[in-house]
Amino acid sequence: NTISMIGLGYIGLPTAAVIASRRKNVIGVDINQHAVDTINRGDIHIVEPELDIIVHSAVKEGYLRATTTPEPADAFLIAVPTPFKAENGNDHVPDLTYIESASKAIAPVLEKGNLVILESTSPVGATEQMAKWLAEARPDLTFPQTQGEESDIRIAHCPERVLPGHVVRELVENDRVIGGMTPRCSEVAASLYRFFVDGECITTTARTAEMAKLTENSFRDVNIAFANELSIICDKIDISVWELIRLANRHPRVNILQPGPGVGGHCIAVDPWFIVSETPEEARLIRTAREVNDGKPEWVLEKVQQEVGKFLTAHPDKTARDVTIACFGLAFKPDIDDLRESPALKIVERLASIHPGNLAIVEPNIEVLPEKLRSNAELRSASTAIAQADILLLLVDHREFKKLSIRDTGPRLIVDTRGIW
Ligand code: SAJ
Repeated sequence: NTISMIGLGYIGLPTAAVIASRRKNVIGVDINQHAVDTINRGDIHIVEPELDIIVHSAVKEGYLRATTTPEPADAFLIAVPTPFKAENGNDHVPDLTYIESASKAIAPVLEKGNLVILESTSPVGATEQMAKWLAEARPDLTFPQTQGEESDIRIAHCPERVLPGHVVRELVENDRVIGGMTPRCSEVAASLYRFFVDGECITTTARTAEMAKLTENSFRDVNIAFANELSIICDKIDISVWELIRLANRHPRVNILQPGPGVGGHCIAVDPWFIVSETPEEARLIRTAREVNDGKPEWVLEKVQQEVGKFLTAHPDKTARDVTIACFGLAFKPDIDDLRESPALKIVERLASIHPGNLAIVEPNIEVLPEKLRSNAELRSASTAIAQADILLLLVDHREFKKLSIRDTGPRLIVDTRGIW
């Protein structure tokens, strides 16, 4: 049978390729013509380890093909973005526009017996909403919300849970939570996943599956916020937070995560808001965690300003214009090239706008600086940046930076947001 993947981004393309690598026909659909052309050549338009090889062979062997217009298939998997938007004074309302347009795009080609699975991380109720959009567009077919187990079309939510940088492995190994609109919808969807997933496929309701995904990312956000708050407390009372966490984690039931410059990416910094937006009165801890993590870049900037102050006190003949700051890392987490929603990038951009001196940027995973930074910062090698800089600012714990022996380069003013130096 044929599977259609709607949305060929960071989740859709690897999923499509993994299914196609098991010799199932997959039609990938994306509104981005460039992505479609790239994939049809056997290449990829995103960066993810191992993905290039499996896409290349899936396309060459004829199991994967991309197009901009949906075609009939047996099952449709939807993996489109679900960002948030500002609405009626609320800054973080889930934006289901992409799910709506994907539903409207596939509706005309739906046939009796089809399965539609929403993979995008979604607020509770989104799968039911998607089913409504499909039903509105296809009054000639029946759907689970009205016909239950007798419906023509089966609908389920199966949230993606893969970690960027390990997508190809985690797609196969991770357990999957599968929430059908009816038990039969769950079962049909589970049998599709069991075809390529080695982990367990566990069934539940659509609403519980939606909430499970939001809960996983909120759990991580709250735990990172705890670490970030500790780092601010420890700085104030002059204790090393890194040593503190190492010691506390010696307790058999304590496992504190690592502080950093803030939380980036398109998942952990977004999904908790879907819970807050639905239950603002109740989701107090989840909201506060978001605020703590979102406030961390500003705190890091204050630390840098303090170090500039220290430098100028020690060098009364100089002004801020003479101070060079070396910034290590722009990506949203270690060992990837992804700068989207990166707290490191946000800090460096703000620094570029307020610091009158030079910025030397070290980011081994990119070749050109983002547009906004090009006028007042230079991309440098680690050794050049260290030689030029008066202050070192470590923002991402890339493996290249862990190897640097900063202590041997003489006394330094250092702001190390990751505790690796
Ligand atoms: N971070 C810290 N300290 C830590 C761990 C992470 O500051 O101890 C920061 C990272 O530097 C980064 C951010 O948090 O800026 C998020 O990174 P991450 O590696 O925790 O997660 P993501 O966003 O790459 O992927 C998450 C994963 N969710 C969980 O681990 C619960 C992944 O499994 C999900 O599939 C993905 O979100 C998603 O798409 O929802």
